[in-house]
Amino acid sequence: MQQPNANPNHLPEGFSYQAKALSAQKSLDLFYYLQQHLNWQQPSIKVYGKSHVIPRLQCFIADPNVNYGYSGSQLIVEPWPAVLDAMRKRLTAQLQIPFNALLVNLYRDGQDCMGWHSDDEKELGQQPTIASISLGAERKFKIKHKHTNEQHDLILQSGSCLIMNGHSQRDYQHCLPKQQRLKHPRINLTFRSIR
Ligand SMILES: O=C(O)CCC(=O)C(=O)O
Repeated sequence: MQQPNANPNHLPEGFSYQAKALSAQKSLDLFYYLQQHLNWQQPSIKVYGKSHVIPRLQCFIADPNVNYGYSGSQLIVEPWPAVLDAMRKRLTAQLQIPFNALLVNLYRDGQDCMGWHSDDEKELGQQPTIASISLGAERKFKIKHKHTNEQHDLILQSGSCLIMNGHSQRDYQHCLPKQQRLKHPRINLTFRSIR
């Protein structure tokens, strides 16, 4: 297996990282606002037929006509808070992608995590573009090629934007591993376009 690649400039095709998409102050203000005001849930998902609560909190925000379930969990749909609707509109204009849904994850500390997966649900289409904004604690993000196992590590900083597009979901998996010693929370916003 190849060594993880910590240099964000050497991310595989389909992944691009911008460290300072939002200012430090804006990221912090938005983090506290969302932590307090979103309707956080801890849904269960089915893994090999067994139900487990997910190891993080979530909130799914979308336009009224959007219907999205993943790993067998149908998420409650929340309306867009004004601040996130404004961010969605900016990203839509910038990337020319009609984002109509947003999955928000709250990792309460380093025990919370997300396992290896690809965002390849059929509702996202063939080559989905996902815009992923990080707020709060820095976390390690891992990318692994599905066939060669080649790995890349990236540190997601507060205020950063990671874009995943092209064949990133077809060819790679990604995850947010546990970081046992980390005591601080992080919020991640993934803007999606669902058919
Ligand atoms: O928290 C992160 O940066 C990862 C989120 C993620 O992989 C997802 O929502 O599919």
